[in-house]
Amino acid sequence: MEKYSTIRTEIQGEILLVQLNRPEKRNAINDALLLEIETVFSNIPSGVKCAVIHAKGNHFSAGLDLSELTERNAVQGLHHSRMWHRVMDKVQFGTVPVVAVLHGACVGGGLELASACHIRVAEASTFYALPEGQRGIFVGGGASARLPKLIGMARMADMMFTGRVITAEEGNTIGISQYMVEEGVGLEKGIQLATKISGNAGMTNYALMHVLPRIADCTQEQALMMESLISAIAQDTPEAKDRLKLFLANKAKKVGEF
Ligand code: 1HE
Repeated sequence: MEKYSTIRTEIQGEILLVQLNRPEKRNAINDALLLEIETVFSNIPSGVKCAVIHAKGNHFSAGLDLSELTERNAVQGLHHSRMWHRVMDKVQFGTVPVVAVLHGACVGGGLELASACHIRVAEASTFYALPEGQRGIFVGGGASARLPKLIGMARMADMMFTGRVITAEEGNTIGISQYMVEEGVGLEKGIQLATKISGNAGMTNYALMHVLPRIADCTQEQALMMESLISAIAQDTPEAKDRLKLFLANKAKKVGEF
């Protein structure tokens, strides 16, 4: 099925693996790569229930391909940033949850891509930075909206003010990644998580992807109403009814056995 030049895709059962494949440029994200990500996430094959983004070479991604940041004027820069937003939204608000498997540099636009995913697994070599501050630019791929939700605004501002590098361990403590694993086993862990996620009721995954982040942006009053609406819809699905019947018949796994 390979029709891409900057990424590789592979389907394993219900899981779509998407590999960033510009190791010679440290997986710097040029427009071609960005648009290939958009194509992949706009055309998730039926039967796929979860995706895993990982990367070839020693780094997840060195961020925006700086060689393309030439003589853009403000209007062109605006359109370019909005193109990033469109693609990152496709990842975050597409049809399947996305697990990011990180290693080496996860910086600038690479961190923006990772932040648009739903769960992040970091190998021990991962490091995070937002070099935009030092390059004289500003994030444009959605980091200012997404990253503070993971680590808080003060930490993001510090990363940009100072160019500070965050280690894998620190990143796991402050909430960039949800899992930290030894070098070389990130993809295995990512696939294991994707397999679990694929086994969830479809409405639960939909609510986690599409409703939970909207609830987070609401006032408490609106949030609670949205929560009631989605919880009423979820409990009414046949999948939910079947799962509850299994539990009541003592045939379902207990907490801790999932
Ligand atoms: C690149 C890029 C890139 C590497 N754009 N070409 N991002 C940055 O400021 C990060 C810049 N990159 C680095 O700091 C380092 O490359 C790394 C720490 C990630 C990796 O170091 P290393 O020693 O393994 O690789 P290298 O020798 O620096 O780079 C290898 C090649 O990749 C080299 O090209 P070559 O043709 O000379 O071999 C580099 O020029 C190329 N390369 N990173 C273009 N980023 C939506 S707005 C988002 C804004 C941002 O993301 S700003 C952050 C940009």
